[in-house]
Amino acid sequence: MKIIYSDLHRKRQAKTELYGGELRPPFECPERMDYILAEIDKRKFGEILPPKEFGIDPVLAVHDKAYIEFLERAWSDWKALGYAGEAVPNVWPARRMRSDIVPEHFDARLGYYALAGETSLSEGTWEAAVASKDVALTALAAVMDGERAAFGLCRPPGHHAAMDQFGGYCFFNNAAVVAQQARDQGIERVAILDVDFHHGNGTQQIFYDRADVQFHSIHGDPQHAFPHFLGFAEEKGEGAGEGHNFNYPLPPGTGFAEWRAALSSALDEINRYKPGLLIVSLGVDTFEKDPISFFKLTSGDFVTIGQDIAGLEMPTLFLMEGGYAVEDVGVNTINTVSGFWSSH
Ligand code: OKP
Ligand code: ZN
Repeated sequence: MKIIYSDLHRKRQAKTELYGGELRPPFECPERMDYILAEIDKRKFGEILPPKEFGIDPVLAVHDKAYIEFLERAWSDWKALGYAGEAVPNVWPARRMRSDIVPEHFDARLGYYALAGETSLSEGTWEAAVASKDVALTALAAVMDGERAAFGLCRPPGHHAAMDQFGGYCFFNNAAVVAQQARDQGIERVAILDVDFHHGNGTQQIFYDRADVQFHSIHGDPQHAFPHFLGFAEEKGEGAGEGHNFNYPLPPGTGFAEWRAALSSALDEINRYKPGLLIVSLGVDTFEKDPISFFKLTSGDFVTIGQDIAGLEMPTLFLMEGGYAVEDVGVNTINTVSGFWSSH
């Protein structure tokens, strides 16, 4: 399997995440990639290739231009204000306030373009986000050129990033960028299967009113899990997109049997939809030892997930999302894609 990777992810090396009332080192750290690369090397699995550069237009096809311009300038704007720490939002256009005016003050713009408060903007975040979407787009190009599957080792992840908001460690929605690019290159229907522990709120939002990109997310019940305010089963799409959004929220303590039943429902539905491309938002934070999640999957279960997905027999693009049990992220990730590859 072709695996696309860039060292530029290391530029996203934030020092702080707001967690439990403290600023701590982020769970989403560069070492995650080191463990994945080590596992690839150990098993001699796949072929690692560098990304090509695709420019910003594919990003602007799904994200708001002013949001992207904000992100590009955010670090230098922040530094100019002379603050000591990294840029952490602390004010929002909350319910019953106005969200139709983009404020001028940077602190207010930061909150305007943020959907949560844990993720700090830091030096190099923009460069890493740009490289991450190039990794995704290069992996797509491999599948468009006829590969059965490819794997984009995206970091930072993308599935929480909405049309005009960052958060949940995400800045550009890599899966959405790639889905739109595939549509623009003539693929009529694209399915996105999000198996990360967290609901893919950004991806859902971007395609919510569309029938040409179908979205499935299996995740911790938002009553109990981030992002908390989206991802309920009743969200089925709107307008032309009605019936094309599928959420499978699952309770704390969910084990593989229940999780796999949800996967089976999603795969049946995707089979009926007959997309020209399947994009898998691959998070391995469903693992039993994940420090911020509450499912009970074991390392061996990820092999089965890969095999089950391969059963669809569709051109498939895996994109890396979450997974924070750092020392196990490599095994769990490569178990998934090698499970797929050995049974395709
Ligand atoms: C990003 B991805 C848990 C706090 C969670 C943000 C989690 C972002 C996950 N108590 N904070 O979906 O893996
Ligand atoms: Zn996650």
